[in-house]
Amino acid sequence: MDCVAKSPAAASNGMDAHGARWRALFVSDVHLQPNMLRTTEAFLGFLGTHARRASALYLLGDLFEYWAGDDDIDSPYPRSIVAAIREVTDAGVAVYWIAGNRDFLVGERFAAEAGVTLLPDPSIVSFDGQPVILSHGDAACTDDAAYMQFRALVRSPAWQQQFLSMPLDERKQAIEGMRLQSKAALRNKPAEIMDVNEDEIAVLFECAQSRIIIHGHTHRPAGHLYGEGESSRARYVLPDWDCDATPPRGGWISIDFSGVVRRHTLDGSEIVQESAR
Ligand SMILES: [Mn+2]
Repeated sequence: MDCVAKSPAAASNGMDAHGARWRALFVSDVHLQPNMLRTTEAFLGFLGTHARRASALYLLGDLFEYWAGDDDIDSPYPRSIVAAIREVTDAGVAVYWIAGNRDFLVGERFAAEAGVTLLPDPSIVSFDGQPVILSHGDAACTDDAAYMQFRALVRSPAWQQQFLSMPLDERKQAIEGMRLQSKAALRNKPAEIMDVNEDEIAVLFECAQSRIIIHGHTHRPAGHLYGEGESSRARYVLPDWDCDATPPRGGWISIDFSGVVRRHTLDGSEIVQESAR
């Protein structure tokens, strides 16, 4: 595996103008889609409140249930989400984007209109001197060989160019077909291959010379601590969002200006994480 490049996106904003409470917030796997009204409302609520109290917001993948291409921005639902993100960036919050396995077709037009900066997966971002690895998480799920093969295909420029040359409606239909196939495949997959591979995570820590990783994708929100003292490391996993579930699911992770990491749930509860420092 190649070592990850340091992201240039580390501009520290400690004395920022809008009086931020959080150094950065992280969110992923909201799986936004027009028929998920409650989830959409909750996410828009998050953007309108918590996100504005952050110096930076990192969208770490699968914000959308699917993304058929940036020309879909002209449809009402994507347009409303892009506008809501734009309001956050216009309010002075730096917003960054790492693609997920569902919305990797987000491109330059989305970035320009939403005002977000696209980052590679993984990225290392330094928060006040503390390097943190940010990733969606699917690339570390190497035990799922079939998925890794699919990922390599759809992330290739040739496949994407060919796919994006199809009319939008056809792309949406094709994605619908892929989603059905993936749901069927999921039923036959053992749960353990759907999690990140710990060896991959160890390699990432090593390559990045970092002791903290934040990722989503697995829908297994947690704070995993490895080792003790000087060699301790932490892997924080974001939750997915579903406000139609009982109880509603969703939440985000924060880093404050002292480097303290917290996991937050939609109901307002906070877990202060022991961090690897
Ligand atoms: Mn995902």
